[in-house]
Amino acid sequence: MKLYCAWYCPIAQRTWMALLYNGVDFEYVEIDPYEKTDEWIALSRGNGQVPVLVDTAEDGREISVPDSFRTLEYIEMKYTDVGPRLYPPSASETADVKYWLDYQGGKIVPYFYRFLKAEKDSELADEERRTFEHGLEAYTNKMHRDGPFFLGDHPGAIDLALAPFILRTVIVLGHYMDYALPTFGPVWTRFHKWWDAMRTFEPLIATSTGVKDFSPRVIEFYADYAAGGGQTDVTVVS
Ligand SMILES: N[C@@H](CCC(=O)N[C@@H](CS)C(=O)NCC(=O)O)C(=O)O
Repeated sequence: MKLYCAWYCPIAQRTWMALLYNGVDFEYVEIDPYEKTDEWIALSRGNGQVPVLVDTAEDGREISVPDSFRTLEYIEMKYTDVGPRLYPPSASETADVKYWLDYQGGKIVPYFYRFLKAEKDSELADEERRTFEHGLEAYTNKMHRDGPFFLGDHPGAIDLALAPFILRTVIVLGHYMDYALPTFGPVWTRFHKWWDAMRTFEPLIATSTGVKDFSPRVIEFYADYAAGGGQTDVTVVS
C-alpha cells in the first residue's frame, strides 16, 4: 500500500496517523498536490488532492482511494483483524461518529481557516473565532464523559480527524493570531483532557511534532493563509 501525502497537510495526516496506528506496512510518497500533472490527476481520480491510498485489490488490480474519510474507511475494512478499530462496533454508533465527522468538516474546520485568513484583531476575526469555539464546544459536549477520547479509552477515526487541526490551532493560530484555546469551565476542561491525550498519541507525534523543525516549517507554510490567501475550498461551511 502507498500513501500519497504532503507533510504539511492536516487532512492527509489523518490517513498517515491511521496507517501508523494500525501498524500496517505502507510506503510514504511525498507529493506536491498543487502541481496538477496528468499522472497525479489520474492517480487522485480527478481532484488532485492528498491523501490518496494506492493499493492492490483482491483481484490484483491497482486501486486508488482518494479522500481522507474514504481512506479511513478503507483501512478499517481492509484490516479488520489488524490493529485497533477506527469505528465503533454498532451501526448506530458508527452513524453517530459519521455525523460528527461531517460536523467537523462542515462546522469546525472551515472556521479554523476563516479565523486564520481574517485580519488579526479585526471584528471578522473575532466573529470567526467565536464560531470556531462554539463548534468545538458543541462537539466536546458529545464526547464520552470520562474519555479521554471521543468514544472512550482509545482513539478512533473521529479523534484522528480533528487532532491535526487542533495541533495547527495551537501552533499556527497561536503564532499568527496570538490565539490560545479557552481553558475555563467544564466543557473546555473536557476538551483539554481530550487534547492532552491526543497530543501525546504516538502516531500524531511521528507525523508532526516529532519531526525536526515541524513548527517553524508549518508556520511558514501557512503564511499565505494568514495573509488571506491559500486554498479557497477550505472555508466552505456545510
Ligand atoms: N476532501 C479532501 C480534502 C483534501 C485537501 O484539501 N487536501 C489539500 C492539502 S491539505 C490538497 O491536496 N490540496 C490541493 C488542491 O486543492 O489543489 C479530503 O478530505 O481528503
